[in-house]
Amino acid sequence: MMIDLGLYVITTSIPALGRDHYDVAAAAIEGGATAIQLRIKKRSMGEALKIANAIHELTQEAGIPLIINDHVGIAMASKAEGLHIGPDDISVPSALRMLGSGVMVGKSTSKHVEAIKAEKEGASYVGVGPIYATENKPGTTPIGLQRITKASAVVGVPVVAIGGIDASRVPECIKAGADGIAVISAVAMADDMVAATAALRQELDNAREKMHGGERVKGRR
Ligand code: TZP
Ligand code: MG
Repeated sequence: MMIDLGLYVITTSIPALGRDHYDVAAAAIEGGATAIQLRIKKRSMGEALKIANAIHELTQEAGIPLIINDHVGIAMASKAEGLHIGPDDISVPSALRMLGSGVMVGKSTSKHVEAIKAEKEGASYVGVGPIYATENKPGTTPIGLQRITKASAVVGVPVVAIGGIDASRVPECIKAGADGIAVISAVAMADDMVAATAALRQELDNAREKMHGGERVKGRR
């Protein structure tokens, strides 16, 4: 499977819009997402696993990775390609011991020292954010574009920018050194989720072309 963390769409459930994780993932895949993260916070493990399995069928068909947020058990049971963890979750080494080295483990960071530590521990990529203000990570302060540049200078693994990113902000994130961008609301809250994903993908492709020309993009293998 080709791994490209360039347009990393994170699922959510928005009952008011009649959208659940599966709907967001399906639309994101149709619009050109290169990776999907299942980010389930308030469901039973049984229900979360059912959703993970259903989305995994879609991502496998599309040939893109599924990454499970927080829950190592769901990552194992669904045979997802990756697990994403933050500072309050299981550690990277413990996750790798449970999942085996064939599974990607990504780590959320906000400072470059955390990114260096995550890479040393075996993380396959680091998330850096929130870059801009976001309602999807309450209680956090935006850290700004410079942190992307700093992180990408000190780690060899792909750096994925997250937090308040929409299509208009994709170019500056890539220019700052991000190998990919991760979004929740730019897709999940859009009137047309497929079109919104396609617009993000277009910005990503254009920005990458400008930055790297035909060269290899980190995080795409
Ligand atoms: N981690 C850092 S910022 C963030 C997470 C999960 C929220 C991203 O959501 P949005 O809607 O793309 O700002
Ligand atoms: Mg977490």
